[in-house]
Amino acid sequence: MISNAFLANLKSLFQLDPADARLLIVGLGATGYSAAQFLAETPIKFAVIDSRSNPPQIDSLREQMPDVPVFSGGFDQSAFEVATHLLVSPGVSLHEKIIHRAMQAGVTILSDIDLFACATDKPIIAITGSNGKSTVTTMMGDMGTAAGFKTAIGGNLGTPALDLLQQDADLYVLELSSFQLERTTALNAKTATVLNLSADHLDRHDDMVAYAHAKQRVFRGDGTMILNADDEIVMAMQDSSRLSYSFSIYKNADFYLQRGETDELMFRDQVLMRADELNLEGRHNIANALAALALGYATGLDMHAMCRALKKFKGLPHRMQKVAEVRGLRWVNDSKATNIGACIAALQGYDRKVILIAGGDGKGADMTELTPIVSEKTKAVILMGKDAALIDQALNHCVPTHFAGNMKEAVKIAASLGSAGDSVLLSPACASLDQYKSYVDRGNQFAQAVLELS
Ligand code: UMA
Ligand code: ADP
Repeated sequence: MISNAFLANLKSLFQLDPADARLLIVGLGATGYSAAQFLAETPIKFAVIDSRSNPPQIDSLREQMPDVPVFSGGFDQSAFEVATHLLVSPGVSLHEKIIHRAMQAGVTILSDIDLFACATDKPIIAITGSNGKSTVTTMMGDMGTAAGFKTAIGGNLGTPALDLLQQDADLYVLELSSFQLERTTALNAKTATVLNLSADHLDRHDDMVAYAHAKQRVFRGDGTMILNADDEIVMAMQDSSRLSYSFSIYKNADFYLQRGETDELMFRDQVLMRADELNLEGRHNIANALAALALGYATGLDMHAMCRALKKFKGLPHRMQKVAEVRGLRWVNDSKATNIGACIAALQGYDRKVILIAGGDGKGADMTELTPIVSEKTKAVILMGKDAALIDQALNHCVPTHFAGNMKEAVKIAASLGSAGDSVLLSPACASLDQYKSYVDRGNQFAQAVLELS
């Protein structure tokens, strides 16, 4: 599977020559494990380190690769001293002292996405943005398959990029996070997009500028750029020397939403499909569909096949998922709304009055950005989790707020406030880890509490 081109790419881009390189994989989660399995098939010498004493994959790694040195229970200085290259997992911050010191000493940083990009010459569609990545990546996968390509999807979505190589696909669709992109140099996607930008992960990135710069790296290389005409920060990334297509739900663009008696998805003057043929809640999902169509068109996928796939797409769980309708009160689970942008987009889609359940770990974002939309669309907000008080302060009594200790309590309060015609929306604008195992756990607890209620 390892070609000479792969080794030549590594040598020219990262001065990584198996004869003298020593690569250290930092972090033994999904990324680190996939990198170790991949590197074991190459002549590159490597070791693995994790700061946890018992990282999840340590036993399988030791069993499969007894000769590979594995360090755990801390970041041992000596392991870093002999390394010429560090492959740093996305969960490990580049601000980590020992990584920072290595960078200053001239050690080269790379990512699993770099290895992936060097190892394949098949087209890559690369998708990033603050919100909609998983939805668009999954849509794109269905579209690629419908258009007759053997399509593999992964990256931040779940399956590490390097594991996808085993599928020997004709087309790779990668969801990429800002953490993956900030340490990636070799990516040259055939088509790439930044779907949108709003504050997120500001506990890891220095500020919005640093976060946007990380996202912009998805456009490295010379592929086609897909740009959101409704997002000024994204539009500022346009490079006039490169081919690009725009999409918009508010204005004219290459791919846009035409408002009328029946709203239609358009490519220039061509009607592609009716908006009501999408089985998805929320206007932001029309933006996602337009982005996916633009990505597919620029990659050479058949438009009819893509529309066929879109009409069948049912959306992902925990993203604007209707849980129940009880006596005219509609309950919607948008637990994956782990930042302000997703919560704003969710509220924007409503005509009816909303009782919003929000809160958790705000990751350093400025919650006052929620105030205008909350006062326009909600009749009450129920707050929970670590940053409940902070959000309450930011909302500045624009609507009544209530506090709940857990999801059951939040659902009970919501039921007492809602009447027929209202919606109760769980769209927390925050990460879940302060109170739940994951956003999935949070969404499931919401659905369970609603079920018990009804
Ligand atoms: N580790 C350390 N020291 C640290 C931090 C982490 O040693 O200071 C170790 C941990 O002990 C652990 C390993 O690093 O053993 C974990 O690595 P990781 O956190 O990079 O996670 P992976 O399991 O490799 O999963 C990563 C992505 N995780 C993160 O970016 C945090 C997964 O995205 C992704 O699916 C996977 O690679 C495959 O590409 C998850 C995610 O939460 C879904 N992403 C964030 C998001 O979507 O908001 C960015
Ligand atoms: P990501 O992978 O970027 O987190 P998801 O598709 O998982 O994106 O959706 C995450 C959250 O963002 C959900 O709450 C969803 O309703 C919301 N969302 C999806 N697409 C968009 C969009 N284009 N703009 C704003 N919010 C969106």
